[in-house]
Amino acid sequence: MTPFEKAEATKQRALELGFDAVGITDLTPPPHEVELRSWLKSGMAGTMTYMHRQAARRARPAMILPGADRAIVVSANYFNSEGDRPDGFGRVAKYARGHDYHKSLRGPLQALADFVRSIGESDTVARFYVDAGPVPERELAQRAGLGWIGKNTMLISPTRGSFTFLATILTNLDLPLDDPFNLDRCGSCTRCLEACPTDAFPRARVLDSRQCISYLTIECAGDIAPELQALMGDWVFGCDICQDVCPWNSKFASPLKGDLLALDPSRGFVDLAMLIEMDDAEFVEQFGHTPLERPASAGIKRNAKIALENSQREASWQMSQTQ
Ligand code: B12
Ligand code: SF4
Ligand code: SF4
Repeated sequence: MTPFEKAEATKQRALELGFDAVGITDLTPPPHEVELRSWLKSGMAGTMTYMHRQAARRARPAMILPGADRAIVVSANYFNSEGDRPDGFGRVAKYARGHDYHKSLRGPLQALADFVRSIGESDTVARFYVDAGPVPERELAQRAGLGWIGKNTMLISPTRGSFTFLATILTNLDLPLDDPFNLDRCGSCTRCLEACPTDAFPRARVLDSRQCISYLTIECAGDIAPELQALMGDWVFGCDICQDVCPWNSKFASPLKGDLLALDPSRGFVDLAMLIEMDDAEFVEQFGHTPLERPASAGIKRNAKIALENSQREASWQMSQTQ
């Protein structure tokens, strides 16, 4: 096979496995090391100390897997929509409504890595990464032609929007590169920046994690500042607001097809009282296979109490308006 035929066969295999887009780029340093360093220096990673530890490799992805000089970047659509939130229920981000994607994608990614090895010489290396390790996934995806990095920092596809997971196979297989997606299709729009309830964007394409509901509900252990709690609304895990308001999602996000991710939109709302009262064993039984396992029972209970207080405050404010 020629390198071109190998690339075509790899892309074909990725689509057969259920990924909705695939592109190929190299592992030369992405152009935004300065932005990464200044983000870290100003403390915007909060308690995510791994972001500091991985910075050198994130800025120089060729260091991640010795010998590898190509990234095959794939995306997996996870869009799903919920109805109206019932009273007393909290909200779970779209990506977390069911099986943990790190586990769901493992099989298909391993199959793709095996395929890459099978079409290469005996010394071909191919290893998959999904949201783990220091891979600068959005920058590689942009360079592999999958979309542009929006003002909300998400990788946005011009045909699918941004409700997509990204994953990469790093390899030394000799593959031709795809053209980068060099257009900025955000234009003069600033909807995401204005819609963020906690004002987490100091400027376009910079997100201060310490202010972000996704970070606060998933990554942050311990107490959350009261002034932020009041702004967290009904979110018990993650946050989708800066994507929900994006016109590229309103226009192009379409419900996921197939069973690649095994998500269940009915898990978009969870009973807050039930969460608060649940013991650890019940939590593991109901949520042990989902991303909610990351903050564990204690973190989810903390989030549920905040969401309950916020919804009670909202309800009494609405009552006062009708009297
Ligand atoms: C740390 C992290 C977080 C943190 C910090 C988020 C952030 N914006 O950095 C927190 C916990 C807040 C978070 C939240 C979410 N995350 Co997250 N997260 C990551 C992780 C592990 C690293 C991201 C990172 O490198 N941050 C460091 C900062 C400095 O990078 P950055 O903001 O991306 O900016 C870079 C570029 O934008 C570029 N840049 C800067 N300026 C400019 C200017 C221009 C013009 C250009 C082109 C580029 C550019 O330079 C920066 C340095 O590389 C990645 C997985 C991975 N391995 O990459 C997932 C990842 C980014 N997360 C993901 C998801 C799904 C989410 C959530 C939607 C989950 C949710 N619903 O709650 C939210 C979205 C919040 C948001 N608007 O980003 C997906 C995003 C998929 C996509 N389509 O983009 C990823 C890729 C995981 C995955 N494998 O699918 N996340
Ligand atoms: S995920 Fe939510 S809190 Fe975080 S930046 Fe987007 S809108 Fe703001
Ligand atoms: S809401 Fe507007 S500015 Fe924000 S990412 Fe979408 S198009 Fe870009």
